[in-house]
Amino acid sequence: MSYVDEIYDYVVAKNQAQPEFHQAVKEVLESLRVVIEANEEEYRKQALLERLVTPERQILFRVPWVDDNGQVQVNNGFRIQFNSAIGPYKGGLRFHPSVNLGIIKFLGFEQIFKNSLTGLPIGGGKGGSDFDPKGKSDNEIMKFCQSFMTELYRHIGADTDVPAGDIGVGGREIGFLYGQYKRIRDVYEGVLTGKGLTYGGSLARTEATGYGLVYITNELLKDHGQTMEGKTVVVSGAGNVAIYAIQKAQQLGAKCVTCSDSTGWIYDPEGIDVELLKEVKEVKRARLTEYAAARKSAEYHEKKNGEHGVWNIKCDIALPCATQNELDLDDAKALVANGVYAVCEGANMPSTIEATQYLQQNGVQFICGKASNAGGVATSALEMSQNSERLSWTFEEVDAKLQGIMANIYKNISEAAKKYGKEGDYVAGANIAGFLKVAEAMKAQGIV
Ligand code: NDP
Ligand code: 2IT
Repeated sequence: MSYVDEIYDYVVAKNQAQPEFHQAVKEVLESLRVVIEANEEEYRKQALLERLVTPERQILFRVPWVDDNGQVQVNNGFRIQFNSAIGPYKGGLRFHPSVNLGIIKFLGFEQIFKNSLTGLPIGGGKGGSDFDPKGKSDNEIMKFCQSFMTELYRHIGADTDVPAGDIGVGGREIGFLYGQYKRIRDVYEGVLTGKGLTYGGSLARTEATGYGLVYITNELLKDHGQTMEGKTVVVSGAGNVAIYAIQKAQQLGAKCVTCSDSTGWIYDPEGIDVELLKEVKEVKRARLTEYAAARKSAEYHEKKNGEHGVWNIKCDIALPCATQNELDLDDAKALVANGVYAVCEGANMPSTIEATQYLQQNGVQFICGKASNAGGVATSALEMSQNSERLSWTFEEVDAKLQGIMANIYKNISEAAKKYGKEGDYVAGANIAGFLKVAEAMKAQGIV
């Protein structure tokens, strides 16, 4: 059996009932087959793949807190410090009821390669909780965040592990987490990113993931003699990534006609009104029904069987920006039947493996999340740089660096794909380019 196949079986056996983690590993291993098979003996002797798929440290903890009725609640907390070969662990915190160990491990594993692709010195990590922020008061959110940090603080630090936001964790939560860290440790350091602008946050971090997604999509189009101008775009999600992807795509002349949340989705043929969407989601924290109520041109649809209908709308470009496995084989078929040109992932692993393969086999340009959503974590690394030098850069400076980073990622994944005989396969290119830097650093640092 080849080393790659052996490792996939090993991961399934050692990490039972963690299907998302298996899926993330499978996708990476398939891409790496050409690289591993060329050096199989050496990699096997070094157990390089066993080390790559095994987190350096896994922290599981209890998060007790008291709700507004005086009732004690208990949640599970997680931080997976996956790989520190190229820098301190870096990656977001997700607060969502679906969070479990397998989900945090899939996210932490992907983060290793994504962070490597940014070209910046950051290792891979991820964390979170099965806490559901929906419907909680600000006081309950604060209580939860303080309890979460009361355990997490001992495992993190500006040069050790630097968490940030992800689903359910935005500026409000980062503020509460930061306050509690500072209170316990009595140090003012860049231990978290995505901070507010008054206490060490970076301009353009809020926009960075969505903007970065559109910048790399634009690079892809340019490379194929096209532009964003006049393109119809479908977007899923209505959170941080979706909102700023829609904003940047529309600034570049595209029309985004959909978005979605956990209960329904919007089709707005006149183009999504971003200011209204921000008001509904960022300020009121309300459902998309409120968007539809305020906008004549918008149709609201309830989700059916938990699924939105965004991928059935005719488009040139699809940007999945909600959550994992939200774009399956049937969705891919609908996109292809409607003539989609490109799919670029804003979320982490939003497409199933079957959907990805179908899109690629049918000539759709496809960029996977590790490359296309890397603008968020890249800008987090820029926030770390600003914190270290105790300076802050202008929006224009950060945005220009972000554009440079996304262009560079596109170039590197294209070249890696070509070099390994897979021209145009940006999934292979991203996994190979991300892996090679980490593998080199792991080899240089010995058996640790
Ligand atoms: P948010 O919490 O801001 O938004 C998530 C959006 O997706 C919400 O609109 C949410 O609905 C919707 N949603 C629909 N179905 C689900 C579901 N089953 N689980 C969770 N959310 C659902 O998160 P982000 O925009 O930050 O993250 C979106 C995706 O992008 C995630 O995959 C995340 O890992 C990834 N990502 C985020 C980065 C960042 O910097 N924030 C960086 C790179 C990747 P509702 O409004 O009802 O809650
Ligand atoms: O998935 C991701 O890259 C993020 N949620 C952002 C992580 C970060 O550290 O900014």
